[in-house]
Amino acid sequence: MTLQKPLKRRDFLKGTAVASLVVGGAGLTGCSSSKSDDLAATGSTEGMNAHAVASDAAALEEGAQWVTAACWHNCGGRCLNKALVKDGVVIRQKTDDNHEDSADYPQQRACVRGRAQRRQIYGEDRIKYPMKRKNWSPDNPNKELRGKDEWERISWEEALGYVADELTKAKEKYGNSSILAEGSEIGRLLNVFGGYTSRWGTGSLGTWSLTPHLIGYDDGDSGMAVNDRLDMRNCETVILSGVNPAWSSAGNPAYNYLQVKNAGAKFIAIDPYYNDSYALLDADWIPCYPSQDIAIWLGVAHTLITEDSPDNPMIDWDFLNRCAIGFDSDHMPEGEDPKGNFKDYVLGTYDGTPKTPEWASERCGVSPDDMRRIAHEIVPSKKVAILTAWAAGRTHGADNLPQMIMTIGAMTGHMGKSGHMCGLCCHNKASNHGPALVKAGKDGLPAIDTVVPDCINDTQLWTAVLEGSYTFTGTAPNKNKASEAGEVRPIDIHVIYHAGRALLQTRDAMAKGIEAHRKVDFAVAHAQFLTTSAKYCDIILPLDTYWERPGGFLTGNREMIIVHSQVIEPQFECHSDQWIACELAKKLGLDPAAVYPFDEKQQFFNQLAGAEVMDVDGKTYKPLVTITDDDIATWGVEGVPQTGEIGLAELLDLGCYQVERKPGDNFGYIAYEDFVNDPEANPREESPSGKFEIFSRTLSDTITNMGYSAVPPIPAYTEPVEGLEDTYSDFTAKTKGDYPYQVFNPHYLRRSHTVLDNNLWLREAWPNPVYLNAGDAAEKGIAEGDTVLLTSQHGQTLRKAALTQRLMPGVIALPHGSWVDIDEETGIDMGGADNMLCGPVGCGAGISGWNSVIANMEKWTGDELVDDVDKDLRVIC
Ligand SMILES: Nc1nc2c(c(=O)[nH]1)N[C@H]1C(S)=C(S)[C@@H](COP(=O)(O)OP(=O)(O)OC[C@H]3O[C@@H](n4cnc5c(=O)[nH]c(N)nc54)[C@H](O)[C@@H]3O)O[C@H]1N2
Ligand SMILES: Nc1nc2c(c(=O)[nH]1)N[C@H]1C(S)=C(S)[C@@H](COP(=O)(O)OP(=O)(O)OC[C@H]3O[C@@H](n4cnc5c(=O)[nH]c(N)nc54)[C@H](O)[C@@H]3O)O[C@H]1N2
Ligand SMILES: [Mo]
Repeated sequence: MTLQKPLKRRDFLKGTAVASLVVGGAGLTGCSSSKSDDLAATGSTEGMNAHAVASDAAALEEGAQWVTAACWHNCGGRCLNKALVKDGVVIRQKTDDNHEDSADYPQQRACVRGRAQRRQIYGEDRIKYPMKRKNWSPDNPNKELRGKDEWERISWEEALGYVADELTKAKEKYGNSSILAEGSEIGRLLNVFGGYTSRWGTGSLGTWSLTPHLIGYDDGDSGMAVNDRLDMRNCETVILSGVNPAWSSAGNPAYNYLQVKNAGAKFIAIDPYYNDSYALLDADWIPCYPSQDIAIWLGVAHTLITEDSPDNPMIDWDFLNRCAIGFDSDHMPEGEDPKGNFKDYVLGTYDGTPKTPEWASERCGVSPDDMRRIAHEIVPSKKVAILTAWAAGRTHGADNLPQMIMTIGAMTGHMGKSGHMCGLCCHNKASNHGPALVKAGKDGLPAIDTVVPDCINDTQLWTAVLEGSYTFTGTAPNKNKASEAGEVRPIDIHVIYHAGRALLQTRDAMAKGIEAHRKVDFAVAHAQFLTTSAKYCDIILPLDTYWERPGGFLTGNREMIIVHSQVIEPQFECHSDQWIACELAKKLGLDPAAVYPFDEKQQFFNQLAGAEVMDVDGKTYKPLVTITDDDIATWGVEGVPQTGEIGLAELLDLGCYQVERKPGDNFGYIAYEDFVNDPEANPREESPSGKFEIFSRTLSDTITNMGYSAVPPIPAYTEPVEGLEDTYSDFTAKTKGDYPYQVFNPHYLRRSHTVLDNNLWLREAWPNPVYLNAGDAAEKGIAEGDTVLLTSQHGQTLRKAALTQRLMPGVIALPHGSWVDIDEETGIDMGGADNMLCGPVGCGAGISGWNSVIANMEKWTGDELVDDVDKDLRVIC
């Protein structure tokens, strides 16, 4: 069933220029909006458009429909995908052709991943039926066989019975806290059942998850704080530090940056890797080591301070005086030792160590001249954007990094004005910030209280299961943007319930994670494929996809929302998380209505009814969708008619509502503008002083008290655990140690994290090698395509080498999210799983420091690794 009326064939836009935006091998992820992708039929893209358009027309004549299909993965992109459905089967996909493409009003074009989803939804490796591990039984679980056992099909009745019995057994014997679960839908059920132990982590944001909120740097949205994309075109210089939209923000962001370049800006990149975004923007590359960014900016700050003079203003003193505290001894918070200020730390007045570019260079790899050059590029008289993404915050020792970036912005006055910005630019808000111009309504579901307070930090998730204790810092600390003082608490986990995320793959210390899965009494997963989390379970419940559900919204790009509809019927015996939660409720003797008082269709309708769009005044919101009595009757839902900007059928037909932008419109955004214009009248809400806190006692106390590691009140350099220094056995003598290389994890084009890793089209397009500096490889006798063994203190993994001059020497780039494939004989992973190398290291605010890992590499002497595209998929039914 689809919720849409039959679509009339849309007039295709003629003559759309398919801009080829490839520069030096770099490309945009949102590629051509050619009418549709008939890869399966043609096997190649040659002559595809003419063929596809003709066959689309024929299919539409025969009653086929274009339906907006969800691309719901967490990839940082939000793009329009449409599926051509004929006789209940998707025969092709296409992307946005709703309107002409232009730089100001761009189409929402899908990337290769979005376009390959048909291959995914119809994949032969879908979990089709409830499955049970062959040697598992309630009385004899054969735990050690998890991950290696065979599977057998069972009925839903049996499967739900097993799950209900095991949950009940754990609750009765050990209490509800013995159930460790992930997933919002199953969370609702388990809270009605008496609770469960949850997890929290710093995830994507790393140190950007807590620090900005404590120092007055949060602009109300994840600490992100830059101007909108049209204003960015006013910048003369754009500094990009660890920013790669061409890979990690599909859709418009890389294109938006290209407009900034076209408007005349110069780009400078500070990064261990000369990535495709920098190539696209022809950026000057300043190579650095990962996890050492604070050192870079200290070297820059030293230059700004020492070279500043009335004749040569390098510092915006007016900005600092009005908007910040803690910069120098005259502006310290009351009651604090004036000697603790930032400027004297940089100058080394009291610790005897000036943080000169030479001092910094040893710790970050950037040449002293380059640090001086950066300082001169960002002087207050220029129009500058200083942009960083989350990657550098996903490291140990970086809790002060957001404060450091804010300090540099405050010193140079690049905040609160047109053409000036300093902050975070990442994920689906990369290159464009400001309040949403169009937004979805709420689903209307009542909240259900969390019953069990236990909540484990990701860095301790698996050691908590194995060792029976963890550091409690509050329930969902980073969601509350506050944290309690750490307290070591006992925990006794007996059941693991996976119903959201891919925890075994994506959290720190995967080797321990596998051990933890082999320790508990019972493990269950909802899964579309034999994901790694599912593979190490006992029961798998087959999950449908968003293509098989009533519909929903995709948001994140402030200028548009995507409204997706049901594309096909649920495949095989698959059901949704909500259906499973309700059926399991019945088995547990609970009322499903207490978990879900109304169904997914009503939830979708509520979101549509509550959707809002900003008025042309740029201030007020008004209803988006016109809904009639007829609509309500057709849908069979509860609701009241309303008048909005677009009719329900038309919105579902377009699948996207995009607000058209023009230079000079009322939708522009200047981050921190009110505060910078008048700090007294508009204090920063979250900092005690109401200002940007370059000295923050709150920051230091809050994070230090969590009990992982101490964080200073100013952005001082803290040696990261598993950072650059740890690659040496003797840092002063520069003698390398057992793990002489630093590893970081670029978010990779084949996948959205772990999702789509099993898609053969994408495996072919993106082989997932390990990127090595060509000079480093030569020293180790490693040639292009050789199999390489990477060894850290926490695990081992194999990959084929891709040699490049685009990587800082001493640094290894292992793409994030590849599915683990353990050789049970050796314990070595043959899948290139990044978290095999990451350990259970808790630092600062419980940071998952994935980009601060150290390792050794050597040429593998065993069998050559099979290319991923030639490997068997995990098919079990
Ligand atoms: N080493 C290392 N680790 C990292 C990172 C890194 O850079 N390096 N990056 C981190 C970052 S930034 C992030 S955001 C995390 C991402 O971590 P996760 O969120 O755990 O990663 P995904 O692969 O997106 O997991 C989504 C899972 O949900 C499943 N799924 C899809 N649809 C549904 C559904 O409707 N219901 C249910 N129940 N499941 C569904 C998918 O099959 C998949 O298994 O990884 C983090 N881990
Ligand atoms: N294709 C694809 N896109 C994705 C995802 C995906 O899995 N696949 N995941 C999405 C998610 S949830 C997230 S959080 C984002 C992540 O997005 P980002 O955090 O932007 O992505 P990364 O690829 O981890 O890193 C971006 C750049 O930072 C550099 N870098 C790494 N460590 C450091 C450092 O310490 N200092 C500096 N200066 N640079 C550093 C890398 O070399 C890279 O060029 O990506 C999103 N987009
Ligand atoms: Mo993320």
